[in-house]
Amino acid sequence: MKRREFLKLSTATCMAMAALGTGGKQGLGGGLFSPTMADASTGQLPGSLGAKEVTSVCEMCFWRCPIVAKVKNGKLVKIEGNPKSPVNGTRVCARGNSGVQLLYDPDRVKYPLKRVGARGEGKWAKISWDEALDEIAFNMDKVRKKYGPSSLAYFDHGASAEFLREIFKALGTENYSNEPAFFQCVGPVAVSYMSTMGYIVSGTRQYIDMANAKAILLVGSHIGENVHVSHVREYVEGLAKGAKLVVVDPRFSAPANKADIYLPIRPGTDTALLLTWINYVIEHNLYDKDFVEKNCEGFERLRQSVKKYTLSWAARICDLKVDDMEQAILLLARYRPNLTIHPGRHSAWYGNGDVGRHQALAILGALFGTVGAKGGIIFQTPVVKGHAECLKCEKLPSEEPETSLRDNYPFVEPFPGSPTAAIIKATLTGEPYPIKLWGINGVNILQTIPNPYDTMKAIKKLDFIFCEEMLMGETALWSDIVLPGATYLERYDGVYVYDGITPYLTLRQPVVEPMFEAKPPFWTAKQLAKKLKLKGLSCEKEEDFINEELKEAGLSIASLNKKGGIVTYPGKPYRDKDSLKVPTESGKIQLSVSDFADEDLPPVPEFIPAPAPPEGFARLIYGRAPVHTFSRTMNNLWLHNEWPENHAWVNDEVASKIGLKDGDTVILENQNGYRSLGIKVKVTPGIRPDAIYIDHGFGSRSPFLKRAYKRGASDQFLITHYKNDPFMGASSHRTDFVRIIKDGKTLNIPELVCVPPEIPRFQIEQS
Ligand SMILES: Nc1nc2c(c(=O)[nH]1)N[C@H]1C(S)=C(S)[C@@H](COP(=O)(O)OP(=O)(O)OC[C@H]3O[C@@H](n4cnc5c(=O)[nH]c(N)nc54)[C@H](O)[C@@H]3O)O[C@H]1N2
Ligand SMILES: Nc1nc2c(c(=O)[nH]1)N[C@H]1C(S)=C(S)[C@@H](COP(=O)(O)OP(=O)(O)OC[C@H]3O[C@@H](n4cnc5c(=O)[nH]c(N)nc54)[C@H](O)[C@@H]3O)O[C@H]1N2
Ligand code: SF4
Ligand SMILES: [Mo]
Repeated sequence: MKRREFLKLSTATCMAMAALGTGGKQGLGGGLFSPTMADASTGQLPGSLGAKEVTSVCEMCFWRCPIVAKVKNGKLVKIEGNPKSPVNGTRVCARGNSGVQLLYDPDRVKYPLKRVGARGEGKWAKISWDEALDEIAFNMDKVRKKYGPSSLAYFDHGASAEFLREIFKALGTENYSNEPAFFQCVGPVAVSYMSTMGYIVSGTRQYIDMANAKAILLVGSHIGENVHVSHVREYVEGLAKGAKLVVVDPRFSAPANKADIYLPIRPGTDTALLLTWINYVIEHNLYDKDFVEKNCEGFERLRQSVKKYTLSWAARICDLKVDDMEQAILLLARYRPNLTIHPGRHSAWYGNGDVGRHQALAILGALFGTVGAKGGIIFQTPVVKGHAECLKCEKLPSEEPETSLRDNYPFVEPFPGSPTAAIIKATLTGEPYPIKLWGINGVNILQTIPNPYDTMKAIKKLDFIFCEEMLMGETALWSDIVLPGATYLERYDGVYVYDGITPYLTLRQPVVEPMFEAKPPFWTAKQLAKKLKLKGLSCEKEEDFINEELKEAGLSIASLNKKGGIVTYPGKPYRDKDSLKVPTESGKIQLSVSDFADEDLPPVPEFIPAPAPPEGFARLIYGRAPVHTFSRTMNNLWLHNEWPENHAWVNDEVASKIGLKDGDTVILENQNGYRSLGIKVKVTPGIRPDAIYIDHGFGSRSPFLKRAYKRGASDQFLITHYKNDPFMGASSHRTDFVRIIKDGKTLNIPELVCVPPEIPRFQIEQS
């Protein structure tokens, strides 16, 4: 599709790629997805059939769009965006729409289950809730008494996990937290922006103003495949209004397709490009001198340390043309300060140098004066929300362990929890202390945390492992006890506030009763607290703490519902002229971070090359399938029908040299000999010859997910070598390499681009 046509289409539906224009503006998006518009059971169109409407919040992903659920005769028939929502209006994406099929997924966990075979074997007995909770409480207490509180670990992600986290915290462990969302996701970008600007520009929310940008830079960030409804809408609005687009990606991604300048960079060399641009901007006086003098600290240090990064050097390192790099930075500079230098989101890429890469993005944004500018980085406008005392759980007197798993990572503070890699290692080795029990909620530990083989070995060493799950995926498969969790459509979670351009407050509430024996996580946590004799979690029911949270905003559940489920507030996203104060200690933007230097880490980013593929291998890279969320939606009927499996993108020249054809089924083998399930090849010039790309989340290893089982290949099951970020302990995901096996024959990847001497080659360890 041509850029102009795309923009016309996208502004008509206000969504990119696979997202849907539900309600009001169907037509273009509707055709492609028409089955999803119908009643799940009868195939009839709902809407005019007198369905009851309940407002709530989507959790098919963590963007949490406000929604309206249409319920007829107790059955959910359709999900749309909440028309009152300032961010998505009536729109949801394909995944949001398909929440209906999560609720009615035949492979849901229906009853509490107890393992009867070996761990991971998948043999179960149905037990009662009381038995299941007794067993969990008994084991938590026993392990805690025998090995100490830190021997309990909790892997959690998302709203369902929050109540049970209070129990783990009360038992005295610090080995919990938003494990995948921080240590496999935003850790590096969060630390870099926190240190440079004083707040997390890119976390659950992304405080950037693409709708008003005159130019946008995307490094990695593949918006349109990475689908968060309002994020995509703002990006599309910016482009429709004429914003220029520069995209840096080794693969011809969805945004590369719309770019004015596309830079197909050598993977792992982005920091070289960014530091070269920073040097260029300083040397050619393209930066906002006045802004920098008034609002930034550390400029001279920065200037000195980037002097060595020249365009001709970067051309060799990044495998890009000098002219293209120069044109790109000139284009961006022309539009300062109304520029989105996108901070990125998933940033746990290479382990060493991930913080530096995002720090360089933050610095570039500051040099161009984009902080608080229209089209740039925006400020948060806090929304009043109360804290419910009755949700707290009193901590039992606990002895702290001598060593903390957080100790090696000086910038994990102020973020909670311990690095996943450290938890798994401690479980495997008993060092620095034993970890003997895992609880899991909202994380698919085998598909989303590197080296699943180590994770499985670690699980085998545990005294006890339990999970609360909706689906019989890998996590359930490996647990001793599986609790059937209510989905986001069957429970309250709490009050959600959004503090971006138009702030709002909204609420998740059940749209139907829990199915089977599923229970809301609040109820489960409360029962466990009772069984463990913990003091706290005193609210009787969800409505109590929600009303307490709403009180400070002058609201109640009833009054909020009367207002259509959402209240909006005026935002203050932009800076006042000449009075910028960011929430760093000095109130100024840190172009050089002295706190980093205090810990012997570089205060100004340095280029640390990611080792190049060993001979015969290409780098494994991955990203989002637009209609799926991580590994959680592959079994969803509607989404499965749209995108049942992933493909391995292989460069066309490479393919012709090794005799591969589009559509061939192959196996990918990584540098340690681990092999994927069968995957079809997509032969394309849209990927560099030194990389192979697959969508994340496929290749389920759980036979209990009947649609997803063995469909496509799992990126995670090929990620066995990773590095931990020295700042906060995130695990890298792009430090593995693959070659191809076809019909039992190993096909080595020919080296079509040369590797400069500055980039070391990955050494395969002999195991
Ligand atoms: N549909 C959908 N959308 C989602 C999600 C989902 O599950 N499904 N998840 C959401 C979440 S939590 C996150 S964190 C985001 C993640 O989405 P992003 O933050 O956009 O992820 P990235 O890793 O930046 O982007 C992946 C892109 O990076 C490219 N890439 C690989 N290696 C390199 C490299 O060395 N340099 C450069 N410049 N590019 C490289 C890949 O080719 C791919 O196009 O997506 C969000 N949106
Ligand atoms: N190889 C590789 N690894 C990655 C990524 C990647 O792109 N490639 N992306 C990384 C990123 S950016 C992120 S944010 C993380 C995401 O990591 P995860 O959050 O682990 O992602 P999911 O695969 O969605 O796994 C969530 C699990 O929780 C369950 N679940 C979902 N909602 C609920 C609920 O309401 N209640 C209960 N009880 N269970 C629920 C799902 O069934 C699923 O098993 O993955 C990271 N890991
Ligand atoms: S982006 Fe899609 S899946 Fe994510 S919250 Fe919004 S509607 Fe739901
Ligand atoms: Mo993420």
